[in-house]
Amino acid sequence: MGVAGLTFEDNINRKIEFVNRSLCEYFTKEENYQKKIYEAMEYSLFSGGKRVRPVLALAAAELFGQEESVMPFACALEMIHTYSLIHDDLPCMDNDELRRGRLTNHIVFGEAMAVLAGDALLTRAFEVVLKHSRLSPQQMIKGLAVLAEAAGTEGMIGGQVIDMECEGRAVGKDVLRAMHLHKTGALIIAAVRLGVIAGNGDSEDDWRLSAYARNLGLAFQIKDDILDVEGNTELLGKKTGMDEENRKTTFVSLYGLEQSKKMLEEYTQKAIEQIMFYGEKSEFLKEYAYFLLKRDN
Ligand code: GRG
Repeated sequence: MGVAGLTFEDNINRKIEFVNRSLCEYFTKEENYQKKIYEAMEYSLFSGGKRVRPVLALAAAELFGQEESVMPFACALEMIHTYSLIHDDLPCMDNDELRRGRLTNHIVFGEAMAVLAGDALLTRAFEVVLKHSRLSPQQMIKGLAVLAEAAGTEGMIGGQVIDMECEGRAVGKDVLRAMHLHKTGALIIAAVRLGVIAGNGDSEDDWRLSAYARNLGLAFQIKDDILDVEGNTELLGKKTGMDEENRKTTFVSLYGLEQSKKMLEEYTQKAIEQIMFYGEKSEFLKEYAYFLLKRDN
C-alpha cells in the first residue's frame, strides 16, 4: 500500500485518469475555419500513451504533499512529448506508419498538417501553463525555463540532432549515452524537476530527483531498445525492428541483448537508490521504476 492507502496499481491508474481529465479540460478546440488542426492535435494527444512524464511530475510533487498544483506543467510535458512523436514519425525523420496502435498523424492528416499539429502542441503546452497554472510567479518562471530548456537544443531537440548525425555511422558508448540523456532523458528529468518546483522543494531535492530521473531515463531507453528487438507489435502499438531498418545504433546493437538487460536492471537500481532518502514517501517512484522495467509497451 502506498499514498492514501492505495495499491500501486490503483495509484497509477488514478494518476493517469487525473492526467487524461486535465488534458481534456485544457485542450480546448474551436469550430472555426482552422478546425482541422484541432482534429489532428486531438488525434495524437488522446491516442493512449503511458503518460509517463506527467505521472512522474505528479509523483515528484506528491513527495512534497502537492499534486494538483503541478498539473498544468504535467500536461504541458505530455503535449510536448506528443508533438515529438508526431514529428519523429514523419517521412523526413523515422518514417513510421504506426504509433500507439494507430496510423501515424501524417498518414491520416498529411505531412504538412502533421508538422503543424506538432508545432501547435508545442505552442499549446506553454499556453496551458500560462493560462492554468496557479503557482507563484517565481515558480512559474523557474518552471517555464525548465520546460523550455528540456524541449530545446540542450534537451530533446539536441538529442534528436545527435541521433540524426549518428545515423549510419559507428557510434561510441559516450555519444549513445549523451544522445539518450537528451532525447529521452530531458523530458523525464524535467518532469521530476517540475514536481520539485511545484512542491517548493530545495536544491538538494532537485539534485536527488534529477539523479533518479537521469538513471530512470537511461533505463527507459534501454527497455525501448530491447522492446524494438523482442517486443510484440500489437502490444507495443508500433512496428518492431525499426532501429535495425533505420540503421540506428542502440544499446542492444552496441552492448548486445544480455548486457543491455543487465544495464536496464542496474540503471533502475541506481535510480531507486537516489530517492531512498524520502523513505516511505518514495514508494510510488520506486515501484514505478520497476513497473517501467517490466513494461511490454
Ligand atoms: C522538429 C521535424 C522535427 C522533429 C523533432 C524532437 C523529435 C522530433 C524527436 C525526439 C523525441 C523522441 C521521439 C524521443 C524518443 C523517446 C521515446 C522513448 C519515446 C517513446 O515514449 P513513450 O514510450 O511513448 O513514453 P507513449 O506512446 O507511451 O507516450
